[in-house]
Amino acid sequence: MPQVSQQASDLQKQKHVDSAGYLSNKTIAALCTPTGGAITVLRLSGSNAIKIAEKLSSFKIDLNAERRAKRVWLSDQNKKIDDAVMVPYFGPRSFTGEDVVEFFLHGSPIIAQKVLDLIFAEGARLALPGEFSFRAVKNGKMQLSQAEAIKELIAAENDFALDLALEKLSGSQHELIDKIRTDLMQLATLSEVGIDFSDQDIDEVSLPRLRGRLGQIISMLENLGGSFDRGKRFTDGIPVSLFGLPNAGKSSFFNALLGEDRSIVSDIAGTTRDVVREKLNLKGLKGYVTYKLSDTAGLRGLKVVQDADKIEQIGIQKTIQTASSSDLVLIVVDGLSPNLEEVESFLQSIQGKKTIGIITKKDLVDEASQEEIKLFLLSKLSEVKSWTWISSTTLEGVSDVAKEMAIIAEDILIRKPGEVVITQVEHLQAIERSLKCLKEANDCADLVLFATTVRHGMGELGALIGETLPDDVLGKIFSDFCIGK
Ligand SMILES: Nc1nc2c(ncn2[C@@H]2O[C@H](COP(=O)(O)OP(=O)(O)OP(=O)(O)O)[C@@H](O)[C@H]2O)c(=O)[nH]1
Ligand SMILES: [Mg+2]
Repeated sequence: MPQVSQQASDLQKQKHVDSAGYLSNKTIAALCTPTGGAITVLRLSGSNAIKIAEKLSSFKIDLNAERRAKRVWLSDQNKKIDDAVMVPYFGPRSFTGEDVVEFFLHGSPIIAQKVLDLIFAEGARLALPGEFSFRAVKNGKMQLSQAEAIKELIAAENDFALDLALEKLSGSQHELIDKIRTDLMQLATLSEVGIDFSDQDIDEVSLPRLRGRLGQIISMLENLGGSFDRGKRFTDGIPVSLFGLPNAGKSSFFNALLGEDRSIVSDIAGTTRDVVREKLNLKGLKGYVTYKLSDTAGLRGLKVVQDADKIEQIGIQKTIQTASSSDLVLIVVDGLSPNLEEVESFLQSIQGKKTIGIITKKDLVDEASQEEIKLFLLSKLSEVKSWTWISSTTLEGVSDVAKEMAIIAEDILIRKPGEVVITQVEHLQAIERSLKCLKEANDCADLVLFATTVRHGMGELGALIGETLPDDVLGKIFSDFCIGK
């Protein structure tokens, strides 16, 4: 529930929810925005919403009042609580499809607390995370995929995740999923026709022909499942790691990029032991990009590693693992002593990775030597295509590296027109379960078994195609939404 401030969530946690969870039809209420700003939005939904709002505002809500902002005094019996704005919606013409009232309160936490207390005293309960959206889906106001898109829209941290969520909301990301569903339904129907007419020799519904169709669906699903790793780059960021010898200036550069003193810096070789990870949003050429940046332990020559203490050895192993699972490796070389032999011995562990070469301590090296060192590095390390001098002290060159990072990251994130990317682990799991069934179906020698296994495989895709989902499964999907959504 990261979108609701701690203050607002603490405030709301004080009220218990009933044991029926998402399945209870009680009137629900929750804050949609954090308290502490100028305005707090409180939403109330359910069959008693209008009655409760009338009691709080002493205002009769009739059809003329629908969807109109009304300035009202909210009071507890005769004691005034807030001068607020109230907007009533009659179901089904509301977000949830039920009667809904939204209150715009002054942003004080005590006002929100008092209004919530009054609403709970009238029999409503605190909404579960995502429960307004849950009801909207249940009441046919939106598709499950659209509700999930809204969740992703709220969580989007960069332009690429935002564009993807907007495409999902508009439905264009759903076309491939719709096609898979339609193809599977046709396949299941055809195989059932095949059973009915098994005494006749109809090629269209013969097992080999049906298997051919199934093979195409399997490969579409495999492609869709394969997009998850890419999807994580949109939501979690592009993994980038620093890579270089001890004292090269990795942690100093890490801090310079972040603009904060995150990693410990010292002139003692081997200062960083563990991997230090931090998310970073940088403006690129096409918008904001999120990176998952890792500062790592400096690599020492193999001989020294053997002699180094155990913790440092583990640190070095972690550096290699982290770099090899990154999309981009920043190779950091100490501008004061560009020691290449030792760097070279580690380069094979990141073969084929995209790299950017960084030469540090620009402020300590004269210009003529800078040029010489750059040419030397270019000639020695052909794997690294560009070298940029930076100073973490004066910050010179740091934004140039940020630009190079953006070019590589945006190249990874750019989608072909119509390319569908899944971002939710539940969707990946549904695809994997479905694929398991469909591959079993492919091995079935019997048409009856084939048909039932295909139907089973289709059922497993429920979380993705949003059909025939039992309420408890739906509830689970919505439980990681934020409260008030
Ligand atoms: N003047 C100057 N000093 C720097 C610069 N970058 C790093 N240093 C210094 O170089 C030393 C090592 O810097 P670190 O950032 O700790 O190096 P590291 O690569 O993280 O080292 P390990 O964690 O041991 O692998 C520190 O004394 C830093 O202050 C720079 O751009 N200019
Ligand atoms: Mg360090």
